[in-house]
Amino acid sequence: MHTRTVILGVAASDSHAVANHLIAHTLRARGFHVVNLGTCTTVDEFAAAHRAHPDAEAVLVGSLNGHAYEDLRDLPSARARGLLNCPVIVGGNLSVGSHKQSADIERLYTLGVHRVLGDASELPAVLDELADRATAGAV
Ligand code: B12
Repeated sequence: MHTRTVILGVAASDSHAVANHLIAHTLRARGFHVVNLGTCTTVDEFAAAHRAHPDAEAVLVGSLNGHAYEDLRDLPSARARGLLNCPVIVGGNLSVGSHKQSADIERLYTLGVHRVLGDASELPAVLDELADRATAGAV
């Protein structure tokens, strides 16, 4: 049977580990092969993992400390070098402060992030949807 692979990690400046472990556990329980890079993962490290696992359906980046945008600023240049050419999904607490604005999310999309999610429970359905679209040749 085809094993589905995802690459998971927490953004470069971020040491929050709990959700990362829970997500890895949940996806593994659903049969995914999870390549978990853990906390403080740079864009280059995500790219290296994707080179090593080119079959990965998506790269999942968590960020809790509010610095998702700064930590993912190298994503466009990685893409320009032909790296990380798969869906990148970002989730967590994505900007500094308790008052969140839509601009905080929009600027992540300007970096080339495919999906921004607030809650990890949305991941299985989003991964299924992306896999269906890839099968249909739409991603
Ligand atoms: C535990 C904790 C810590 C621990 C982390 C220990 C560890 N090894 O993990 C320690 C003490 C080290 C810590 C440090 C810091 N923390 Co802290 N921490 C927390 C705390 C209390 C809980 C986080 C947690 O584990 N939650 C449990 C998990 C399951 O929930 P979650 O992380 O929210 O994840 C959910 C969603 O966010 C989302 N999600 C998370 N990751 C992903 C990934 C993907 C791909 C997807 C789709 C979804 C997703 O789904 C999850 C389930 O719903 C929160 C406050 C809180 N109550 O949330 C602050 C909090 C995250 N920390 C905060 C801050 C500011 C810091 C520090 C900067 C403090 C400091 N001045 O030093 C440092 C940052 C260090 C760093 N370099 O990152 C802020 C962030 C504020 C912001 N974004 O504006 C928070 C919100 C506290 C606050 N209210 O101010 N922290």
